[in-house]
Amino acid sequence: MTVASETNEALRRRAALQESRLELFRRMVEIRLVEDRIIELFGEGLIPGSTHTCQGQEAVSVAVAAVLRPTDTVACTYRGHGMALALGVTREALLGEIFGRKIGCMGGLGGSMHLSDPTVGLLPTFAIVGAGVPIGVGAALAAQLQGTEDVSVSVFGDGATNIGGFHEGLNLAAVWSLPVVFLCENNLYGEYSPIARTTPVTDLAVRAASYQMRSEVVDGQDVDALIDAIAAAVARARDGGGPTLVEAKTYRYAGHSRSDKATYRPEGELERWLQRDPITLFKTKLVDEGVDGSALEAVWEECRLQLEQSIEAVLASPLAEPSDMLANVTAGRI
Ligand SMILES: Cc1ncc(C[n+]2csc(CCOP(=O)(O)OP(=O)(O)O)c2C)c(N)n1
Ligand SMILES: [Mg+2]
Repeated sequence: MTVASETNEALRRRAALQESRLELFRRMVEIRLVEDRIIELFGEGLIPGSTHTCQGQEAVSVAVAAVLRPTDTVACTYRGHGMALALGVTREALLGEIFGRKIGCMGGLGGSMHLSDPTVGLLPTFAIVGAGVPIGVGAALAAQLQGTEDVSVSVFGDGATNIGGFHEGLNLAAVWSLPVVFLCENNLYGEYSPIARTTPVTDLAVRAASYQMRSEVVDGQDVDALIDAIAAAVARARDGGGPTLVEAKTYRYAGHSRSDKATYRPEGELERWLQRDPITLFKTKLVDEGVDGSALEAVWEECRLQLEQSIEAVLASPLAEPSDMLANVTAGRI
């Protein structure tokens, strides 16, 4: 499980991301490199189970982390590596978990789809599509009942908006005016199905209207637009103004999971999205703001080096053992 020093490091990483735009950029680069490397390492057989990467969607994760307090909570999906890193989870705690090592944030027992670090508000990530919606609503209800003024953010994909729990969750959140933000990462695909084949509406945000809920469609490749939209929704939730559905239009560059080559995508689609790469767009903006472009280029190499060091540290950590699974299990008599 996460040790105290890593916990402090997670909080430090979270604060750093909120303090400087350069750190925000660095974290996006870190997420991209970690995800690219995970695909390679999966191919080398180092990763047990499945894994789902988020290249192309980095802006959404860092925008959430830039806005929330560490006591706020985030419920997100199996595509959660980027969110974990953005919220502050260290590379060692993340990769250790994915590699099934004791150094992992769940002691290596959860794997890629089950990440958590309560110190930075990351609830255990969910492998069941849509499951994070009612859980996020529950976290918001807890905050409301306890009067903590914390906000819950539930992050899910476009496919999840066709799940019953999504509609039940939005309904209850609206009726009870709960402090929750529903954040849909609309990456245009649910597994191998393009959204048009499964869903009759293009803008998923319209679904909020059934629940008299505010909603917003936002460019999911533009960090600043995301921060503005999420910050407004979070502030409203914190002030007792109830829930919001935010839909981020984004795209996953890699396949759905593991070795999926995404051959079902129309020709040219990926290339069009690459032209609006969130990291490149943010870099252009920072340069316009006066940041030295070569310093931004150097970030890639710095992150690459740090990542290789982290992988080395993770591979030196022992694998979780089957007996570890019983460590936190208790039995009782009814
Ligand atoms: C309840 C449930 N049904 C089906 C699946 C299998 N499944 C895993 S991911 C996925 C696609 C979900 O797509 P989306 O919500 O758009 O998220 P994305 O993977 O694009 O991030 C499906 C159908 C599941 N895990 N849970
Ligand atoms: Mg999707």
